[in-house]
Amino acid sequence: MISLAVNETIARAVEVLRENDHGDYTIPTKGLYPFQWNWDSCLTALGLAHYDEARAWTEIETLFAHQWPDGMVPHIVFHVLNDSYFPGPEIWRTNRPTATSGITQPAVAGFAVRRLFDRAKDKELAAERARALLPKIDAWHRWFYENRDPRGEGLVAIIHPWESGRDNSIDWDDAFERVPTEGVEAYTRRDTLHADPAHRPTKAQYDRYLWLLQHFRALGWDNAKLHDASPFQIVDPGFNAILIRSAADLADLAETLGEMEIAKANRARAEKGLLAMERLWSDAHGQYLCLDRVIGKLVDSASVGGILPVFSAIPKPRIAAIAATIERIAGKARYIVPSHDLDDPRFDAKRYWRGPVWLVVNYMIADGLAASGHTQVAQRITRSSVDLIAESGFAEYYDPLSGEPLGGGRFTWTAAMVIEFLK
Ligand code: 9WN
Repeated sequence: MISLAVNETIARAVEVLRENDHGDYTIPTKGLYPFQWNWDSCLTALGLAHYDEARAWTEIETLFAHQWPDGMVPHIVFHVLNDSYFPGPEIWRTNRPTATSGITQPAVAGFAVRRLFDRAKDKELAAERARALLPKIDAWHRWFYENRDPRGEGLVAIIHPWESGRDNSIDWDDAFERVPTEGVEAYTRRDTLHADPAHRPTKAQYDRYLWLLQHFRALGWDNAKLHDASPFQIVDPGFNAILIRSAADLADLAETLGEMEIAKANRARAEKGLLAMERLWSDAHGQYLCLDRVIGKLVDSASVGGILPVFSAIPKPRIAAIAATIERIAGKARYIVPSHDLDDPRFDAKRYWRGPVWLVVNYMIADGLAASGHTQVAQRITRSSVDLIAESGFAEYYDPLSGEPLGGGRFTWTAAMVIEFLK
């Protein structure tokens, strides 16, 4: 009986992936997000691989075909014209052969490619495809440390909340106070046509997203200038942990494939990053915190960004402390892991990254906890994720108190993660 239900859920997840498949890339969901997104695609490839390995490699290759000459991999590739999303290519104006956005997203490709390779049934195909991607992913990692860590501290900063993938997190509230809104061109949002405005970022936040975009555009999208010119420079522990994990995974994969230079460079990035992460630890919160690089201070905000570092090889006592923090949160939330601590008065169960549960984040946290022996907490996260799907379908995110599905529906990476959890 149980396996029947599992098989049925997997079949429904595959349906979602197929529905959103555009041949050589997958969109996150129809209407709300009609283009290719960076970290969505890399995580989606893991789900695709369960039924079509070649197609899974193509997903990541398509993304990297739009890598910038300086090494950056943009957060959106606008493969087609579609006005159901704002801001579209006419706002970004990055002047690329195929239009793209001008900022990046969490660097999960190194992790994804290694996982695809390790699990591949067709090793010959995997070696060929991985070998071609290695130097591209390496160039992206190099780009991060050159452009987003100009003082060589070992940790990179995001310069726009959209880069974190956690767009309206409470983590950015204080820094957003110093992002002006004067001169923001008139605009019409489209997201609120597809999703409940009460579950999306506010207008005040969109004004600042747009101000930053216009500011970077005025600087010609020159990455050598953007970091220092941004009033928003945040060192996000989750973002860095994903990059560190990807660098370590890329190093392992490069060693297997005999690419020793790439292996060495990425090993060094991962090691330096792990040491530097210590600066972000907070005993009081039992997790890591963001660092506001402009003022040089930790941000008092306990978000899931500070729990995500279990995805990288942080010290064992830190993992144990985070596992305990998750257990404490699990005592208050029906579904874990909420994107923000319920004890914080700013927690909002339904508003996007200010409280709701996201399955991609759960997947990375559970992966890290399982690998370090915290199997019970990992299983609890997996159970929550599977329960959410059973009760509420393949939503973009979920209310951690009620399980209500929120945001876009029939969501690609949610479906991909379900296949990962159940297979
Ligand atoms: C901006 C596609 C993306 C995810 C992000 C998520 C959301 C976009 C938006 O959707 O962001 O990039 O317009 O809201 O926050 O993590 O990659 O699914």
